[in-house]
Amino acid sequence: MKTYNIAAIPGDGIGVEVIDEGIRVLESTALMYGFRMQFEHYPWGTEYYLKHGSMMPETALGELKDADAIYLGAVGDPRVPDNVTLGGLLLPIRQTFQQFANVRPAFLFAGVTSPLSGKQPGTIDCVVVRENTEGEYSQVGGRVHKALEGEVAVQTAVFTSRGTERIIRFAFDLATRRGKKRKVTSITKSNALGFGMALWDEIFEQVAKEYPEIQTESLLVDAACMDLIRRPEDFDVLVASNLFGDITSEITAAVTGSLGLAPSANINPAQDYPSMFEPVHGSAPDIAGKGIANPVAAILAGQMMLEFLGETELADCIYQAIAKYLKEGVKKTADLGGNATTQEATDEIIGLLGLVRDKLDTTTV
Ligand code: GGG
Repeated sequence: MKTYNIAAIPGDGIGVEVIDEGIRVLESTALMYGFRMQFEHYPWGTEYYLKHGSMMPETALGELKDADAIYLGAVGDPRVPDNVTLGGLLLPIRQTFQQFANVRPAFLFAGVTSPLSGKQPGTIDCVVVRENTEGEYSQVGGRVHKALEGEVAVQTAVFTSRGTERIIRFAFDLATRRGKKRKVTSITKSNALGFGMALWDEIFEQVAKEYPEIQTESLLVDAACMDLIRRPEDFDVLVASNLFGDITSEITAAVTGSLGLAPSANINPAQDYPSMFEPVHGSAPDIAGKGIANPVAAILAGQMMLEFLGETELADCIYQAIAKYLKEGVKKTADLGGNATTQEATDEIIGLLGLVRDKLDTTTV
């Protein structure tokens, strides 16, 4: 039987709770679709850091590199500075494994209320494609006169033509495949950041010429943030630098109802290293350990992982079950106005998966 070896890194806080549930969904369904999902658990994150002084061992990347995919929860803990948790785990995995495309879809599902008034289901349907290996997250810089009066810190954003072109091309290819509004919006701040982001604008114009069927738009990040709230329906694929993609994808998650619904995929398109799938949300220390986190973002991240692995039948089934759960389900977590626990929400989703599967079976007979 075909077996996928998945490296699971639950990480910190609610990451642990939602990855448990995502694995429960994947394990309980894969066999019915003729394959096995085998999860190897890596207990890396803040607890590991507090014991060993690093977020993951030196051998970590070597241990992960042969996995078929990585399934990550979240990193972040109030006991450790956020730059240590992010820079010690998330960034090295994304950068070393050349997961240069961070794909963050947002869809307003029926049954979910947008904080924007009058938005109908399906009207907000967009994907942020975030450059994931360079830009503002390049970790280039330093601090001098540390802890002295007049300390200086320099942080440099790095934009390479190769890195910029490949992410922009990825966005155009995605807009073509999605076949929806057939539009790519580029987000920069090139009026103020006149080197790296001016290069980005030039490359965007060049690549756009190769896709005459795709409509294009270039927005400064401040205007983009405003328009994502004023007219989110107008967006299809957005392409942005590491930092701007992170910020705008939190807005797309918020206007489609909850960060608890937003999945993401860190893709290495060449597949020479594993890709990584994670909820957009972080470790949420305020609700960690209470068992009330929304499992949907992690389950949808698992669904994106199945799609990437080519298991599209089960991926479709999970997507439909989530849509049905959001529309008709009664076990909703607090972020969606309910009082269900993480496990109760997952139980309901697993029940609906059976119904969706039976329906799909009868319609294909
Ligand atoms: N789910 C992954 C996670 O922990 N996200 C929190 C976070 O701060 N991420 C920053 C980033 O995606 O760059």
